[in-house]
Amino acid sequence: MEKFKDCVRAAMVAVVGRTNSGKSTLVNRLVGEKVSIVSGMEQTTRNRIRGILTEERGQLVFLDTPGAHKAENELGTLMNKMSRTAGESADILLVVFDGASPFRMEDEGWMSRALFAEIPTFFILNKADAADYNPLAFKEAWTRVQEAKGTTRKVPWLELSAGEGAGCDVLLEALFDLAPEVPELLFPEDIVSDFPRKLAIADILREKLIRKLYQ
Ligand SMILES: Nc1nc2c(ncn2[C@@H]2O[C@H](COP(=O)(O)OP(=O)(O)OP(=O)(O)O)[C@@H](O)[C@H]2O)c(=O)[nH]1
Ligand SMILES: [Mg+2]
Repeated sequence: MEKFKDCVRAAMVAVVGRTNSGKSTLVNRLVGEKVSIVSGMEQTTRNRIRGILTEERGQLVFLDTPGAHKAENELGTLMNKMSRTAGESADILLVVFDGASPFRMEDEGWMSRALFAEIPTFFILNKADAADYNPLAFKEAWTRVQEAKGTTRKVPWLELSAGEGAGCDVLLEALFDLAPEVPELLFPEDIVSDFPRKLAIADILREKLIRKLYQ
């Protein structure tokens, strides 16, 4: 406990973006333990899971959200709402883009939405390791959105690979630098997720099943 005695840095970090962009993979990578399930199928994450990273630099609490998508049904509406409120209750916002898949209008929607975030925001271009990684379309779209909305707001872009880890150190450093100083940690230092254990186990089983059934 010695090292956490005085003032510490701690931040809630909301991770949003379209489904399959690699949000859960990123949270897992940053936290260093498997807290959130990952799969190649869309909309894998149905619950908002907190991954918690506690170290000498402080504590980061990640809100992993289900990928927002066109709300076709009630579940979809609820999931979209959760993604939005996660962004509202956080200190820092990460908008994750899938740099290995073609740019979609949905991505532009996330860029426009980020303009309204009143908290420090990063655009994460994920899957930099992939052969078809193409960041240009995303950066051009951001220029278009800025022009259309008449804003000069600067949002830093970070290109990384959540899957392989490249670039993730840079992101962590930026997050700890931005984390506000608080009198004490938000969560006890020895937990990695506040997601109830039973549900976490159900999720891991579901991930295994999805893999099997998919095959
Ligand atoms: N090549 C590559 N694949 C990645 C990377 N990050 C994630 N993926 C893959 O992308 C797919 C989706 O990853 P998830 O982390 O489940 O994506 P998500 O954004 O949490 O998806 P939802 O929960 O459905 O919103 C999986 O097949 C991952 O293995 C990366 O950095 N590189
Ligand atoms: Mg997910």
